[in-house]
Amino acid sequence: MSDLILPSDLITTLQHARHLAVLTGAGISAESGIPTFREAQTGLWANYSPEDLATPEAFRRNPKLVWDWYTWRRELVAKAEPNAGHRALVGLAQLVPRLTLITQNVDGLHTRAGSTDVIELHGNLTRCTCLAAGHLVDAALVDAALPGETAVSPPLCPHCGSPLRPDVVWFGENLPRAALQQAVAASQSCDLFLSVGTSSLVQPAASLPLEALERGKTAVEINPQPTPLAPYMDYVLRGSAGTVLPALVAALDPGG
Ligand code: BV8
Repeated sequence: MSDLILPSDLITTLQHARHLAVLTGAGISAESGIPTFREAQTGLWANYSPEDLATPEAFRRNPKLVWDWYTWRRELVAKAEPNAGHRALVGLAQLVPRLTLITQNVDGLHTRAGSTDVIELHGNLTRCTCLAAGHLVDAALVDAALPGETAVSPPLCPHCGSPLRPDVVWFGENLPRAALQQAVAASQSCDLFLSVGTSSLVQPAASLPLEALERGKTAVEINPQPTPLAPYMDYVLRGSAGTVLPALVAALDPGG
């Protein structure tokens, strides 16, 4: 944290902000041990790209492979804990009049950290839904019920018997309309937009910071690496979420 300099005018903007919009990506969960989306294809899954696994076509082509990938990711998430970055956003929400938290992540770690009303643009892998009727099923119940190798994969909906799928948005699928509308509205009405731990490559989430910038709002990128949006940002804080976000909270609430 010693080499992190927070611009004083950014802190002033944060102190006067009435509405803070925050967009997070896989990077904020990296410090919880969850591989980022681009890294999720390591080890067991090294031979597959996200497009091989996170699409309706992949699920139609090989439902067991895709289902098992999500089971592997759910196991990682179940073992993970929210980190200082997630917790800092809970703290920030208590220090500003209004904070809208928008996440691309499907790991549920913001909610487990204590954030409320999280806008989950891409769904949540701890939930499943069925192909025939869209029944929602808690994945933990499904995983617990499967008697080992003999289980059907993907398992069948306990309500209607049709195959289950992860309740996430795959490439080529539309985002939940209400979630996207809420996210766009917050990006347009905020005073300050923080983009945290995202490569800013996946649409339409990657365009949310532009909704703020096009309306003259202040936008900040928090990421150890540059992204395509960095040149357009008012501030770029080159650091990890687990370091930068607690520093912003400390600057806002020195006595805290
Ligand atoms: C849509 C859920 C309308 C699943 C995800 C061709 C056909 C169809 C669509 C398209 C097409 N071409 C383009 C598109 C649009 C497509 C898209 O954007 N593709 C990209 C690849 C170009 N988008 C869609 O399909 C979306 N739907 O457009 O519907 C439509 C419909 C039909 C036809 C056309 C259009 C749906 C997109 C949602 C996909 N689902 N997730 C799952 O997770 O399994 S997206 C997936 O990527 C994750 O949600 C992930 O969060 C998200 C974005 O990635 P990031 O979060 O940014 O993660 P990434 O690994 O990339 O980067 C991590 C960053 O963290 C890095 O910058 C790193 O430096 C940083 N970092 C690392 N450590 C830290 C850190 N930062 C801070 N602190 C640290 N410690």
